[in-house]
Amino acid sequence: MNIRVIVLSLTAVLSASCLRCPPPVGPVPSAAQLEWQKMEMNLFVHFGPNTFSGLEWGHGNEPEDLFCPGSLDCRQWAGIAREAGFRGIILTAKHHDGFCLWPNPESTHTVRESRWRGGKGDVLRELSEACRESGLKMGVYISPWDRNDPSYGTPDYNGKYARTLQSVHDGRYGELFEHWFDGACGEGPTGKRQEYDWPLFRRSVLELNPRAVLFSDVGPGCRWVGNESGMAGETSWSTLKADGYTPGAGAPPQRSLMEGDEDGPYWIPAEADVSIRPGWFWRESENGSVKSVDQLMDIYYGSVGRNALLLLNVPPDTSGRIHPVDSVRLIEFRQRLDSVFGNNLASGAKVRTSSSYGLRFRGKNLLQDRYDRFWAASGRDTCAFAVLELPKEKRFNLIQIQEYIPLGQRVRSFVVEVPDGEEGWRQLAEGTTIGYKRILHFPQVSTDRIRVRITSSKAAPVLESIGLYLAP
Ligand code: FUL
Repeated sequence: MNIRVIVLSLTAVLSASCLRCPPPVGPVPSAAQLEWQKMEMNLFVHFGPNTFSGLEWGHGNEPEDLFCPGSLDCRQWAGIAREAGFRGIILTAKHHDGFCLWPNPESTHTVRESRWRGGKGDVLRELSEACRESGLKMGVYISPWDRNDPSYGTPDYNGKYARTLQSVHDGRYGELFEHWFDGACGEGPTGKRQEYDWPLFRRSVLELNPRAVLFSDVGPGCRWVGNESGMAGETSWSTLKADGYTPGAGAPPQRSLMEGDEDGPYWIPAEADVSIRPGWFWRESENGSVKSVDQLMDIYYGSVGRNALLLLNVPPDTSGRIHPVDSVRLIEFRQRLDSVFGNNLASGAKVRTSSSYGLRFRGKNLLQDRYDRFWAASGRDTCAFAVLELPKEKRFNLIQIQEYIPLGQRVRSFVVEVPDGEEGWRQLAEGTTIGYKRILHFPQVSTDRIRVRITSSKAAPVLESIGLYLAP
């Protein structure tokens, strides 16, 4: 090896392991969780026999032939998702009615038993191809509650469900980025409830697909946000006290689900799920009640803007395509997001900070696009601040701040200030946690200087970016 190769490999190792970084604080995300968080918005797709019956929870005795989309088009779903800026799609491969959208060898209630495509259809296959072509990731929802399976309510069912999980996570549909474990546990066809073997279920997915982010009320990959309106708490920790709790009836208190736990020992960030329509499944009668762009923006601010990932349900209609009302709304939503976030008014600013952890982590990094370039305050500076001196006076009403979460979530509270008189500052807005992303609104202001001051933090803050925007 010549000297150049040695130097290059040493530099690569040093930058990859961030040896000279400030030390991490508390739990930190795994590589898969970090990648997941950066996806920001995913599409949820509720599709199955309920699409045709109009029910929200099918009874499980619906004839397989009920499922018969006239012109299923997963490429249309993926195309719309990509255009609207979503990074992944999670499909209800099996809802509580037990019907499987793939030919699950463990079940006799699947697309294979239906007349759709002569029993040769496989929605998971079509969606995985469409996602691959569009550069999207795919995830699955497979309900443990099964109102069709005769073994539901007996120990046999747990093994069957585990094998069901394996039949989709063995790589045949590509790498599935997320598995959605619904905690619902109702009665099966014999009137019995199931005692779920959660450790077995988790193992069955992770043994085959170790990078899968497992969603449930207690993670371990990500957690339910505690409501179905797409809203995280204003305080939103990605850490959770999960010990002693289970998904479903034994879930952590709603407040912990919404806000996380400041001293939680596990990194289990929030995922905020919500439907673009009143119901989770498509119904003709709800074509007039698709959420407005304003409502979607509120949801975006309440989820992505509060350190959560947004999982927005957009259910296809009986043809197997996303209805035009919904697709047009998604594109309008994208246009609105672009009109707000397309122009960062902080760019070109000079950044002055109370301290920095060496030259490599200076304030200037706050305005760089790369996530791994960040500003770290020095050692004990837990009340650090950053002043942005804008090239000229700008008008804005929104600030977006990000922490560099690979080093842990640190900030407990902060204020945003503008100059007041010669030396003073006036408070414009205040917030508690930041996390991966925090967006705060305030009345429009015109100024050439702004200060973000951390008022409490677990350790010296490590901020990734600060952006200023004008929302119409
Ligand atoms: C819930 C289910 O009961 C609903 O039908 C829906 O799938 C929602 C996302 O999760 O637990």
